Amino acid sequence: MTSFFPEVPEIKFEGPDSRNPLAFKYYNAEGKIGGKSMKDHLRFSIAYWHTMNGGGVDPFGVATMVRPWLTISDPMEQARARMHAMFEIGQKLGMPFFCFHDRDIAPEGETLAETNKNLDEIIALTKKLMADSELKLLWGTACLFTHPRFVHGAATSCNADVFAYAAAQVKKAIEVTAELGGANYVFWGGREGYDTLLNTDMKLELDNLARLLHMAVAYKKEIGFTGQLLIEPKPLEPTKHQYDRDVATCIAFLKTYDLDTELKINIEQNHATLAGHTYAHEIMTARIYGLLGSLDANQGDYLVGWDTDQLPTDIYEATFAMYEVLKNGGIAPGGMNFDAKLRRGSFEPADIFHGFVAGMDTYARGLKAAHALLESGELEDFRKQRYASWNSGIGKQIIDGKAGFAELEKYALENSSIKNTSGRQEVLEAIVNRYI
Ligand code: XLS
Ligand code: NI
Ligand code: NI
Repeated sequence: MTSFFPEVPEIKFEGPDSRNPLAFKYYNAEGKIGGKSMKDHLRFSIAYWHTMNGGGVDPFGVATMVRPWLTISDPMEQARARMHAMFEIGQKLGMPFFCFHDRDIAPEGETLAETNKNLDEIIALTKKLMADSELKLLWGTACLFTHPRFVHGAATSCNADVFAYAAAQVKKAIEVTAELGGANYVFWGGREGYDTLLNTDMKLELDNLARLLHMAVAYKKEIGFTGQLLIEPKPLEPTKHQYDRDVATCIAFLKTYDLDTELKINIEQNHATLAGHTYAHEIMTARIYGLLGSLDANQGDYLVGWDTDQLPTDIYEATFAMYEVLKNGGIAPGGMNFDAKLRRGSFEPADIFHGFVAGMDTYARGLKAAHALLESGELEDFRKQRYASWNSGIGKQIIDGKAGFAELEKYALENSSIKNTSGRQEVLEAIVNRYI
C-alpha cells in the first residue's frame, strides 16, 4: 500500500524544548507517571468518523479537507483505502486505539443484508491490519442517526419497524466489535430525544430505549462479548432535547430501568459544557456513583452554542479531568477518545497530525500536573480540613445515625452560635496554577 502521508514522519517525543511541530513535547508514551506509562494512563484513541470521513462541510460551505481517499468514487474501494490510511495515521502517532461507527467504515447497500456484507468485508480487512499493527479497538458503535429512516429516532422512534431495524443494526455492531476484540461498546443517543412534546409519547420512548439496551445486554452475554457497555450523555443536538441529557440524567435512567450494573458512562467534554457543566463535574459525578466508563476528549468554544468538537488544547480542563481519572484509579478498560475534528481552515493532510500532537501533548501535561497536585496533597488536605466537623462530635453522630431531629434540636438549642470558616477559593486556584 502506498503512503497517504509521505511528508509526515513517525512522530517522536523530543521534549519541551523542541520546536518541531511534528514531535511530542510532553507525551512520552513509555515515560512513567506514578509507576505507570503515559500510554497506559491515557489510552488515547482516534475517532474514525472525524478523522477519516470529516470533510469540513458546514451549513454555508462545501468540504475543504484535502483527503486523497475521499476522492475515490467506488464506495468499497474508498472504504478499503480509508482504513489503510487510518492505520498509517495510528502507526505514525503511536496511537494505541481507534473507535468507529458501523457506517463510518463501510457504505450502506440497497438492503440491510448487503450493508452487512459490506461491513463484514471491511471488518475482515481491519482485522488483518490490526494483526500487523499496535492499534486496538477501544469501542465500536452503531450509527443510528444519519439515514432518513431515523428521522424520528431509533430506539425511541414512534415507528416499531424503525426500532426493529435499529435493533438489527446494534446486534450486528456488537458482533463486529466483539470480532475485533473491542474493549467497549458505546450507545450515544443520536436522535433519541424530541423536537416537540406535542407529538411525543415520552414515557413510551424512554421505556423503549431501555428495552433496546436490555436486549443489547442479553445479546452481549449470549455471544460472550466481554467489553464494557457505555452510554454517552449529550443535552441537545441533533434533537432539541436529547434524553441522555447529562451524567445525572443517565444515572437516573440506568437506575430506573435496572441497567446500572450493566452500563457505565462515556463522558465528552463538549457535551458537558453544552449541558452547563464542567468536564470535571461530569467525571466526578460518574466517578462517585461508580459509573465512570470512558472519556471523549475534545473541547467546545465558549462563544459558540453548539458541539464544535475541537481537539483539546486547554491545559486547565485536561488537568481537572485527569485529576478525576487518577482519583478513579484510572480509566481502563475505557480510554480517551479524541472525538474531535480539525477546524475547516486546517485542511491539509498534515493538519491531522498537528491536531493529534496538540491534543496528546495537552493531556500529557494535564496528567503530569494532576499527578503532582494529587501527590502533594495540597487540595486533598484542604478538603479534609474543611469537612473536619464530620469526624467527631455531632457530625460523627449524624453520620453514625445516632442523632435524629430531637437530638439535633437539643444540640442546636445549646450551641446556637455557629462559626464558619473561609472556603479560600482564590488560594486554591493559585495552588492549581503552580502545578500547571
Ligand atoms: C456526537 C457524539 C458521537 C459519539 C459516538 O455528538 O459525540 O460522536 O461519541 O456516536
Ligand atoms: Ni461532540
Ligand atoms: Ni462523543
